[in-house]
Amino acid sequence: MYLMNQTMRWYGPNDPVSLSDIRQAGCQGVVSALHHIPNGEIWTLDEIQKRKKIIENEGLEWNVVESLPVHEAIKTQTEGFQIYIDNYKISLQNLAHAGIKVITYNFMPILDWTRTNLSYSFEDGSKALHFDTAEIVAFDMFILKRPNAGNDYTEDEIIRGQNIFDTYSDEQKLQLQNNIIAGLPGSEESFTLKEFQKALDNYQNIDIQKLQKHLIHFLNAITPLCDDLNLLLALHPDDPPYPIFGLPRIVSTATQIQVLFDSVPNKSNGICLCTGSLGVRLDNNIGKMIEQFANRINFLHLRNIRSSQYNNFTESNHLEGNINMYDIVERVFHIMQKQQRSIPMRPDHGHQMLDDLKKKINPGYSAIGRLRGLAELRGLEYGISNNWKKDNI
Ligand code: CS2
Ligand code: MN
Repeated sequence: MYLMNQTMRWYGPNDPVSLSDIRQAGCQGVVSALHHIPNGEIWTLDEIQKRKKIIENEGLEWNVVESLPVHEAIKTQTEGFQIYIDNYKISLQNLAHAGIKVITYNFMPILDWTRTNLSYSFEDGSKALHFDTAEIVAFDMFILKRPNAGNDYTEDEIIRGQNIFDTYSDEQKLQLQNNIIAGLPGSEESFTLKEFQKALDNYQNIDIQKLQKHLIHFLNAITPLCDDLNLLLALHPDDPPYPIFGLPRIVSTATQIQVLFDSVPNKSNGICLCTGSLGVRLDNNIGKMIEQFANRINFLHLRNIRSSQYNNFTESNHLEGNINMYDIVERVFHIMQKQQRSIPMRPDHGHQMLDDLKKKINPGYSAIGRLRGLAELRGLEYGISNNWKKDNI
């Protein structure tokens, strides 16, 4: 019987959550990255092996990299992008040599995942991550003052954004700015207002079609090598799954993802199915996506969100929210039996709760909240697998 390979993300030796914590949560492995190496530089075999040893010394495995970041020059195809692709290939070679199997990356312009509030009070007293479109408008139009930003919003959104800007103190405005562009855990970049506007300017002539072409070019360059090395790629979807700040988004829907597989059918070309990212769009049918991309799911991020009015959303408990987690885990379970493989999974994020409320944590990456999420997912899979065993063994 094949079960999900249970993991948590570990940010390396500086992570306030230790490897021993992760092991006690019941994980078999960790998902890690060499965040100290600047984006675009080669991950040497030596550095990879050093990290691997630290993980294995604690009795855990390092099977999944998240993320091997894609340099902005590759996304915009500007100066030096060929060199960055060559460097990426060398890092892939080194990772394969060290025995790593799954490589997660994303192709979101400039910002990785985006939230406006990192300590939104949940009804039970825990803290969650939250996204409020009016706060995005307040930042975009009135703090950043992006030229022509007004064209991207409805009249109603602009009124709500203005209202937020008028009522927030200077401190709240700075906090909002930091939440959005100072870099969430795992994102390789952090921006001041000026730097952010400069980065946005690089996308002036890049629309959806062009960005898609750049991703396909990148995939054509790296997938033959990954096929040879038996590496599996896991492209993380856009979070949130629609354009923000006028930037193009190309990994938000089943149609967009299908284009990537039709264009680059190589066997290493795959996705990280993140239910919390894709599930923000109510027109995304995640169950259907799992069936459609069954052969291409190389990594799972299982978490839930609850959307409210105006496309706003909050990260909810794993078994409550837009996503029917029972349906998701059941489908994944059957796919794994059929294909005779285990798929690595992480609970992605968790609430800040219990003792962690007194601690400084990486937003979304507390020990206890993720432990709760993982325990719930594990229980769900345990039930589904035992039920299946009754009829099959
Ligand atoms: C985010 C991202 O999905 C998430 O949890 O934390 O950092 C994500 O891991 C990256 O976009 C993947 O490349
Ligand atoms: Mn995710």
